Amino acid sequence: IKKTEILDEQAINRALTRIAHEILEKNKGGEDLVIVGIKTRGVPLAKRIQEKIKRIEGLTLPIGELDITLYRDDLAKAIDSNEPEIRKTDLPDNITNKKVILIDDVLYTGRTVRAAMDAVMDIGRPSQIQLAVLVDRGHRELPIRADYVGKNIPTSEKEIIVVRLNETDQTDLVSIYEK
Ligand code: 3GP
Ligand code: 5GP
Ligand code: MG
Repeated sequence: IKKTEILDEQAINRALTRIAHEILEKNKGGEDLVIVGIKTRGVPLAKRIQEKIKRIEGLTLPIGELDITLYRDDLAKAIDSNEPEIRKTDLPDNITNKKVILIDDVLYTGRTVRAAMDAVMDIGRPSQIQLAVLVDRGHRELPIRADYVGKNIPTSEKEIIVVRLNETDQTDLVSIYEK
């Protein structure tokens, strides 16, 4: 059951533009940055942020992707009883001494991000790992926070955030649904 539309196309675009500026501000430019999108919708978000940074700074950051999925496809219960598993890794060659910026659509328990950090640290030793998410819906189960947040949306455990992006869903929209 759909409840509320939270971000429309323009709001998503503005949030990503702000995040691109914040990334450049916090890191004093784009030197030594590598951006990594997490599975389905983190990947188009990562590409959009890469594009914005290119427009702002004239710098094309290396980009990679991680496919991290839960074992079980029952999403309602998956978070409670299953650990995310790394399926596919396509990271830039040398991330040692680089600052890796992970990008995902929704931050929830933090377990996906933990798995992503494992995957990154398996292939090199980044000087830093930072995290950008379009939506932080709360309910963390690990001491993980995002450095860049499009929008904080406090949710109940029964609600889910539906993220639709042009690249995957032919429309840009973030809304809250009741499970
Ligand atoms: P994503 O691959 O773009 O992140 O997990 C498959 C999809 O289901 C995810 O898309 C995510 O948007 C959506 N989804 C909605 N609610 C949940 C949830 O509670 N857990 C997970 N893992 N995905 C969810
Ligand atoms: P976590 O591992 O932090 O519990 O969940 C993060 C991952 O699960 C993200 O990749 C995100 O896509 C997905 N996820 C968790 N909750 C939601 C939600 O309410 N909506 C959407 N769209 N994805 C979610
Ligand atoms: Mg996701």
